[in-house]
Amino acid sequence: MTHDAAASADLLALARRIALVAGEHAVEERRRGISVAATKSTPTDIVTAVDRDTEERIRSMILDARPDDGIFGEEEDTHVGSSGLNWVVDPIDGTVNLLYDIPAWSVSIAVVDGPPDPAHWNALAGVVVNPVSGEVFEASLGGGARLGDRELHVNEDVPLNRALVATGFGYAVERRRSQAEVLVHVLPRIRDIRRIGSAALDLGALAAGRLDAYYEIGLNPWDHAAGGLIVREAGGRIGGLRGEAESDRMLVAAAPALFDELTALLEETVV
Ligand code: LIP
Repeated sequence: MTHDAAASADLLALARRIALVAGEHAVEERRRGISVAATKSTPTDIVTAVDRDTEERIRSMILDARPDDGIFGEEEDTHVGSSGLNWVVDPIDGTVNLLYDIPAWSVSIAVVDGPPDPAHWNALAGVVVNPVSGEVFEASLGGGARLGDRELHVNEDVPLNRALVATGFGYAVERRRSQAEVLVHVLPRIRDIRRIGSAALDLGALAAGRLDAYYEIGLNPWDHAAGGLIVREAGGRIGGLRGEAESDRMLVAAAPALFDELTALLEETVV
């Protein structure tokens, strides 16, 4: 299916409205108190009732507006559609920050043409809302990237040894050990590291010039579907190592020249 910029802009307007409504409810639920509803891959990989309620609310609003679309979300089973479009949803990205009331969590919603697989999707629209700060990072294919009404562009001409780089860590002990070993290799070669705790906000910050690069091993498609389009529309490059697409094996994002430097450094230590 081909999509023109106007169609993508319409999808973005709907995704933005849904993310803002869902975010307002999530803030209100957080105010009333929060607890861990369950754990997933490990005892620290948590899900709260806010995660589940928010995804349920998002799914309902999507299907009310576009009943033939598919939905691929973090907390519920895939909803198979017939339109060829899939909504890739992380209802609360940065769940641990939500639990600890650290104001760095987001509602991340993307619309892609094709399967919910970054190696094969064509992202059309993406929005990342920080419901606490009210910041709205967004992009549509061919429509540019914005933070509110500010056009975004990644930082250009930043050499690796002056780069402020964000990353994150998974929940499984062995994965955390290997991620720490990669960090030991990277940290002496860059300006500094930031660990925000939400991939979607990391990618929004990169597009806004608040970071120079971001990499992470172990992300799911819903973590980066929206933020990846926002980075691309802000002039950044996003992908994996050795020419691969971004995946759970590796996601790297930066301006093109720094992307090449950072992937070369990571390829020295990541097999
Ligand atoms: C989070 C990611 C973050 C990663 C965290 C966690 P969640 O997603 O956005 O980049 O470092 O470990 O996976 O689990 O809060 O949706």
